[in-house]
Amino acid sequence: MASMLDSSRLVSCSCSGLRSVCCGAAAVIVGLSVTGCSPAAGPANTAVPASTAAAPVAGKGLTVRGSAPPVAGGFRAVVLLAPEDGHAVAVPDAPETMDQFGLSFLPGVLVVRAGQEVAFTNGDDVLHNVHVAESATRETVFNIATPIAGAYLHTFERPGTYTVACNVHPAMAAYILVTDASYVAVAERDGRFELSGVPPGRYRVTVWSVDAVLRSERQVEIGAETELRLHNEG
Ligand SMILES: [Cu+2]
Repeated sequence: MASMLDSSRLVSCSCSGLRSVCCGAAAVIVGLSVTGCSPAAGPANTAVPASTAAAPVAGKGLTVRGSAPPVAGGFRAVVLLAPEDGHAVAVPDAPETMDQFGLSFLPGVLVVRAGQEVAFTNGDDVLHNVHVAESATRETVFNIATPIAGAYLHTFERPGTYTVACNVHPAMAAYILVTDASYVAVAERDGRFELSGVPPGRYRVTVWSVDAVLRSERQVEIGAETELRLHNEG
């Protein structure tokens, strides 16, 4: 809390947080499905495509594809890949963006690296606020009126899950996952995901869903021509 003000600032700029996914030379299939889960209907408030927040070196590493649980309660799943050999990928300098548009947060699920900046913007013509709280402690991180022009910038230093709300419009809700994992992706609505630039090796894979039953964590070996199918079958 003490560093909250130090890591937040208001700026005037236009931001676009979407980034594209590039392809590597080889592909690894990782199946991360959970038995007993069913696609849940919900608002289409997670319009961001699967993306990597890491910035791998172009042309190096593998492309990891697979399937995570499908959207639950309107929120997409997140896949986090943390190398066990300790190699680190630099935190991107560019901020990710969470907009408020059409009385929804876009994207509805945002994943960022610890230490990465997030730009909160208001694409609507109506007044919104952004109220971010840490899920584990329910402690408010900040609660600000979203600027109509420009952006409110905040750097999330502590890994964890954060809830995002607008107190003006109680139906507006989103999640921000902050992680130390080097490779991250928000899955498609059907659970498909892709990570690029992943060096072969042993990793800890964490799957997050708003539905705690669908969360999982395990070790995987990623290598060329490797196909891993991981199922939570109890
Ligand atoms: Cu609002």
